[in-house]
Amino acid sequence: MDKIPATRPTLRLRSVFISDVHLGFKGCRAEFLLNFLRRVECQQIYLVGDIIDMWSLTRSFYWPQAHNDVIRTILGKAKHGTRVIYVPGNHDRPFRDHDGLVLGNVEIHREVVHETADGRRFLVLHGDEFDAIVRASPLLESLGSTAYSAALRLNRYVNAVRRLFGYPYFSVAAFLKHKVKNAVKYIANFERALAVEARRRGVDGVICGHIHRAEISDIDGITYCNDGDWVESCTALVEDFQGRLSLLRWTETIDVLVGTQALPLLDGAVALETAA
Ligand SMILES: [Mn+2]
Repeated sequence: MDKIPATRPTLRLRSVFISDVHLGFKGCRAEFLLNFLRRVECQQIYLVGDIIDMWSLTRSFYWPQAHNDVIRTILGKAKHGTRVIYVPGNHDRPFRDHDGLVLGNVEIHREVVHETADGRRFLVLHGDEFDAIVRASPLLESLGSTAYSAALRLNRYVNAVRRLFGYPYFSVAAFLKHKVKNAVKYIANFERALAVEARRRGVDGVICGHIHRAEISDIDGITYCNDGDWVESCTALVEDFQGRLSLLRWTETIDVLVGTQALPLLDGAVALETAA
């Protein structure tokens, strides 16, 4: 299960932001996250929502050991001096009723402002608050390019069957492409809505999750950061001691890169993107 040797050096960072872990959901890549958490040493961890997938748990109870280990590892860090701030999302919404509560050294906040080492202020929230404004389904986001190429293959079979029954040609790919176009629009609207909110609050940027799409970008002078997810992309947003923000992708492929690079990290090979 754990393909990566434990002898690798520790990653020392100022802050780590993770979200959309979806513990209790079959799609959660808990082993990758565990591996990441065990390798990292930081002053503060922000859990930016959808850490526990309560929707999924109420549908069918699924809680393997690795999911338990994620919780234990985080609580262990909280106990040993890492500040852990939990900003609940829509899948773990009940925790939002406990704004300000400290639970096992974990601080729960509805939203919070993070100040980087270089003095920039970031609004940290999950992001589902903006669904109503954006008015589109985040589910469309899951239609990535692999889905698209699969659709192209599916297209052949669908049309063979349709022809057999005398139906005219129907382009599965075009249908999906339309959906993807909507998804692209959704993402752009989401990012803009968050940037607008950050400006309204007078902060330098925003750090969120929710749409499962890791990103660091500049939107009209506001730094938009999305820490991604641990269902598909296995990404974290991290801050080094100079206040630089980067995205890490923690999968086998990238870990090969990590292993061949001189540590400490945050050089170009590992940091997918770095904000100034
Ligand atoms: Mn969410």
